[in-house]
Amino acid sequence: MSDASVYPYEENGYTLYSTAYCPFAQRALRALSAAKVPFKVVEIDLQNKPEWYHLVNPQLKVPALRTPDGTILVESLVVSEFVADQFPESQLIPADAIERAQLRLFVEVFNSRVTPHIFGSLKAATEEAQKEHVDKLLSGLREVSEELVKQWARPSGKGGPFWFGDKFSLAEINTASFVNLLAGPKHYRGLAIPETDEYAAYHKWVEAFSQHPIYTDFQSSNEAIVHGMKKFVA
Ligand SMILES: N[C@@H](CCC(=O)N[C@@H](CS)C(=O)NCC(=O)O)C(=O)O
Repeated sequence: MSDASVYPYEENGYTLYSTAYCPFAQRALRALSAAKVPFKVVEIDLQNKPEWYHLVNPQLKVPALRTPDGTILVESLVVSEFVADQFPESQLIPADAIERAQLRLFVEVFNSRVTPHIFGSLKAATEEAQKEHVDKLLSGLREVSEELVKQWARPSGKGGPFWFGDKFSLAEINTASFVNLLAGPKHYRGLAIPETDEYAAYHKWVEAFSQHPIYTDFQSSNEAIVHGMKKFVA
């Protein structure tokens, strides 16, 4: 594009600036698809970013969402929450404020106890540090499992198998791409998630969402993840 003030977007529609293998972008892709919002994808090559991309996101990160009125939203959790709020009929989040808070807490538990140790385990240089991250990953996944057991006993959990009962919701949209990334520590650091009662709810949940089209449509293959994560391996 020659004019430096111009960038591509869909007139009167939603435009998502995205990179296919990015786990953050996958949150936005899944939220828009689950809400059945028509949107145009502009694929951003992170190795060779278009010169206009700073006009969309000065941080130069994906995802970014341009709304029909020209507002640009960045940060994947902000984008997915916006979609859930803007399209309440899609029921990506419960209507009740307490239940919404419980969903957000589940996402927070996953993102604070599991996600940092995915990359942490790969980047750690010593065997001892790697083992520490793998142990923390396992305790984080145990906590996720406990949260699911608690949630499924609540009226909104309806016994599972998704966080929100029989609905693929924002709980999966905001976490599933990082479950997908566990292929990295499994391959490089020997992570093995036990098939014990402590992890039973976690396994049931993963089994359920892994078959859902909103997950499979944007899933990265284990081979692609292992290849893409190689650069993080100490
Ligand atoms: N906190 C951001 C993180 C987004 C992020 O880090 N995206 C990566 C790609 S997966 C990116 O755009 N990195 C910029 C780069 O590689 O130059 C979010 O949740 O949206």
